[in-house]
Amino acid sequence: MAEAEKTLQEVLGAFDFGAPVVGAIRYGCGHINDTFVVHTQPEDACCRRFILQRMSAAAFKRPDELMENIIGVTEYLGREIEKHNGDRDREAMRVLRPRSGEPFYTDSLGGAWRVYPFVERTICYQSAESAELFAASGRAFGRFQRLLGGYPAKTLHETIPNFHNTEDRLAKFKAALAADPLGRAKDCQQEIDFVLAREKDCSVALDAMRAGKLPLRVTHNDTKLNNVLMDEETCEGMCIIDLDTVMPGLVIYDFGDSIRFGANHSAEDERDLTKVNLDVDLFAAYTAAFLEGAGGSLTDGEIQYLPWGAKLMTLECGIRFLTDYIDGDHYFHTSREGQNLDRCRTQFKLVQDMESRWEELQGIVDQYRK
Ligand code: ADP
Ligand code: GN1
Ligand code: MG
Repeated sequence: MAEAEKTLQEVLGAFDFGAPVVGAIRYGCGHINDTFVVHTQPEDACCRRFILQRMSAAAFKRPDELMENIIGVTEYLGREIEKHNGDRDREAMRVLRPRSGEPFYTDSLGGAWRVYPFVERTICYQSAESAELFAASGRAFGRFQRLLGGYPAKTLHETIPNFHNTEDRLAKFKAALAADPLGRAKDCQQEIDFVLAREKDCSVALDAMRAGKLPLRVTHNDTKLNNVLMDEETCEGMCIIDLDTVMPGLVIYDFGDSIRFGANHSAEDERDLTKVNLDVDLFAAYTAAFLEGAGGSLTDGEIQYLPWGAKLMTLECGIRFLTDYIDGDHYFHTSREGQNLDRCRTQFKLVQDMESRWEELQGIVDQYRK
């Protein structure tokens, strides 16, 4: 048996799925964790599925702290959802602990694994097929933000230190560039210059936070469209997933990361940049829905800075893809050569679009200012 298969069998044996496992296969389009879907066959019911994940060791140095956050957040959300008469099992994830009772299982090679019941009758979209769908994701992320409004932020561990600290991302980019371990910098001079021309932008959100204009809240920090499961019947956001980066952050990060990924009609790694265009109507639809979901909880300063959230999350993500490309592709999963550079290029094209349509974006959010 190959080593990977042996490990998978070891891990499957560490959990009690309540019925025999009939198969486990790779699943989903995440860039970070190794995700599998596990099929089980109860005797007198139809197949029950689970999500099994090996947490990325490159991204998460402390799986124990990470799982403490996730258990805390999912249990808190569960209680809030029950208070609002929601469907606890479909609107918030649950953690299925291994037989040992620990929050996760460590395999004999040191990999850290966790299991969630699969949230059924939902669809995970990779692109916004309509403004209604994108708006539904916005309402769900806004609501998530509101539901976690009372969460004791101080108890959360910083699972990835300085995750959305754009100044720090810029510093790490410069360090990678100085080291240039594979001699790749010569292939991306245009992109390097693009970043260096926007050094000052990297401080805009942090400066506003330091000046007291943007409060720290509990935020998701990775609000891609494929991190919300949509109800297959109503097409409303059912369950927010990928809670690895729930940490104190700025609300404009959550807004901005959704716009970065969803307010256009191309894949994140599209090579034909003529296809990569910011869709301002999608931006407007998401803005209205996110603010509706957040239920009036955003301050005037936060609303004012929403376009900056969009631009900064897009610029920062492009910087991160470029850094990983220069470093040798150790962080984001890749399936072909140059994929991280292609991803960086789509992000920078979107940043350019945002810059050239800045007044329009600001006009849209200004309608909601108090
Ligand atoms: P990554 O951090 O690598 O993006 P995710 O936690 O987002 O990992 O999971 C990857 C994919 O697995 C998701 O995009 C989604 O399709 C699927 N997924 C994750 N958790 C669940 C769940 N509880 N129920 C159904 N699908 C899930
Ligand atoms: C990663 O985990 P996933 O695939 O949902 C990354 C995000 C990036 C995104 C780019 C923990 O998100 O920060 O914005 O890729 N997550 C982590 O697609 O680094
Ligand atoms: Mg994900």
